[in-house]
Amino acid sequence: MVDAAIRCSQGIHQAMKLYRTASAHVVEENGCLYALGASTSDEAWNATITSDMLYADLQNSIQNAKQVERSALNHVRAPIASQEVWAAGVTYYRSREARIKESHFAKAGDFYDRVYEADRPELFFKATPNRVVGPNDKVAIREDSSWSVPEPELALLVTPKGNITGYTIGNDMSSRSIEGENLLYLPQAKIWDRCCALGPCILVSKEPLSSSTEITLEIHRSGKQEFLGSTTLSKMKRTPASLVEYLYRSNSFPNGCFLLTGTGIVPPDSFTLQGRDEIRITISGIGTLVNIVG
Ligand code: DO4
Ligand code: MG
Repeated sequence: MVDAAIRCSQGIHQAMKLYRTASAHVVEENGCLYALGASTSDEAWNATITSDMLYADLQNSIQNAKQVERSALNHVRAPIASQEVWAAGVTYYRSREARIKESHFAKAGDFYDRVYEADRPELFFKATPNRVVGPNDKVAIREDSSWSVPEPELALLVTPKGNITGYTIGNDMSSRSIEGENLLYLPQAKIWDRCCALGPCILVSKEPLSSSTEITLEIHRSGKQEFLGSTTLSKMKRTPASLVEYLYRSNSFPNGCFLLTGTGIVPPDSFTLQGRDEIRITISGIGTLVNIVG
């Protein structure tokens, strides 16, 4: 417990961060942390994050909640319980360019250009909750992939009714060798055990994220920086709302879902992930998602 006299910075509250930890749901507002009384079960997490009134719910819950120390965030879990994870592809020019190059031998480049230009986006199933890891957990590369990369992406929290109520960081781990071999191998290039990371929190904000929001990817190998790249949401060809609109056509999500919005950062073609690489994805306003390849 924290002395109530140590209050947080004052100001207009426009956003909160919601963390799922091993022992509580924790809300951060203006630098202060509050542990909510809710159970830590999957059912309780589902009930919290499927609300269309998430911002107002959290504002109400913190009124009578206990203020807690930063150590309350020592065991943060992925912010997912029963949700499916979906992803959008080729939503940035950089991704279009990388896909055309990697699929050179499969002669599939034209398809990537067509999907980049088309009204209908590329949307694919990415992961069940058991394939998702949280902050500081190990992500995996496929044993039969010779060219593997992380894809740093803004992830949307979408309610069963299709409202975007929060944002988190997603890593769409991908096999470029399998993806490039044949378009029909996409599910194998995208889905395997520990193929996706989410976290560290859900940013619950009154306003949509600004287009100047920055996404940064850092990869460290043996203590040295192996890759650094960044982009901004302004470079995304589509809007989050339009991706959700297509995803929810004739498709229901009783527990809501997470939707990754595509990557705008692709390391050079000479780069492939190795065991023990550290992947750090930062999105301004949300935080940093750190995972080790293992
Ligand atoms: O078409 C392949 C998937 C591309 C993707 O995952 C992305 O652009 O982020
Ligand atoms: Mg992706």
